[in-house]
Amino acid sequence: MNRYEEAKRMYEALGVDTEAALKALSNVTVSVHCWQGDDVIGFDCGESLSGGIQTTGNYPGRARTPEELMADFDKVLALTPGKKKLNLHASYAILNGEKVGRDELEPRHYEKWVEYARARGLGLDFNPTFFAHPMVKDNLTLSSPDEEVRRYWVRHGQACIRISEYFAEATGVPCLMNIWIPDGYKDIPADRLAPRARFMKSLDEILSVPYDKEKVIVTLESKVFGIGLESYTVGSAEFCLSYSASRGITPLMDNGHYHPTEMVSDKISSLLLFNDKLALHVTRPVRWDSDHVVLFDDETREIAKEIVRNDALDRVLIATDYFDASINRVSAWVTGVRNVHKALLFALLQPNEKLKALQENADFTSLMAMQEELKTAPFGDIWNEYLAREGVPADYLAAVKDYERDVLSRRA
Ligand code: RNT
Ligand code: ZN
Repeated sequence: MNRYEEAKRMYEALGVDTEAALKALSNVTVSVHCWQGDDVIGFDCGESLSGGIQTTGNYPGRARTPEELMADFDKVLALTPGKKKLNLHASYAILNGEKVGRDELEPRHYEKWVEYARARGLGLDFNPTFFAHPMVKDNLTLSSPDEEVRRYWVRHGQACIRISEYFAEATGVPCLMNIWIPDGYKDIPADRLAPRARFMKSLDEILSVPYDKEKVIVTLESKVFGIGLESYTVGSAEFCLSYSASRGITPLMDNGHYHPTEMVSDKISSLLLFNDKLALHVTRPVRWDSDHVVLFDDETREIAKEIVRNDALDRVLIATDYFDASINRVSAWVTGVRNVHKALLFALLQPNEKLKALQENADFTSLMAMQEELKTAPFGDIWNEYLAREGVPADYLAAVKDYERDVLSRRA
């Protein structure tokens, strides 16, 4: 008997159907962020990263052009299992030397990405880029007291809705458009209300552009603080949840955007009770919103368990969001995306009904013992079987090293 067959029997004894788990996993879509490949720099204006987020490290091989980023993303596609979407930021517009403001972006500036996605059967997601740009004034965009600045960024958001709709139409797959602004203050503000009131008004203006809600799913991402924006962020959790609920858009939670002992895994159930859909940025915060590569760690597994055992694989829209420039970027990308799938598989291999019953019967002794035993069940054999069925090599490191030698290391 091969390892999979044996592992399958062991899981059967625990009441888990591995075939059902593998099937469910192969239907999950993960939206893979484009910005791991080039340290969140993009192609439209060449400004260095700002907005309270930071990529650290200078490992050789950063993608400097759309062609390089596309080639690297192809590697990621080849080395990761499952259904995927490509998640683009507006700053990845391909302008061919044309000077175009972010408020003037049009679908045609993304034609090459649409071609790329269509050729690979990928859906596209999108993000207006409210950072790393000269029109960010005093760390403010949509909440700026300067009407010229605020209006500029409103036009940008509106342009992005039109581009998102184009993505949905061109690929035949709905496009999630996520709004995140870095706006905030380093030190104690004198007025917390006015910037939030302006943000609210700006969002209303962006959403006043007519769009097909079946095609474009607008999400709003909150944040607790950023580097240089430690004391106050305009788009706080309360603001974003309340705004989303009142306007019928979808909340997005990034698990790096809360206080360090606050867990997104504990928030998912509440949002599922009040929202039709919920979006996630899966990342790994290390002491701050550091956006380390996603690992197969406790919190990633716990997030996955909350999605799976609440039967919400079709209601939770999962995207990755991390950027590490201190190691091979393609490896970083692949490791993180694989770990999202891995965590989901782990969650699918839990005897969830049995565990829930133990809780309902207040048998916490058995619950703890069983949850601990499950951690060392033959999970790796099922994972390897999944990779084999998906046609993805188990050893991605060798492939990544070859690519580094042949391609990345030549980018001087
Ligand atoms: C920043 C947010 C945001 C960005 C991307 C690049 O803290 O997490 O989602 O990481 O838009
Ligand atoms: Zn995020």
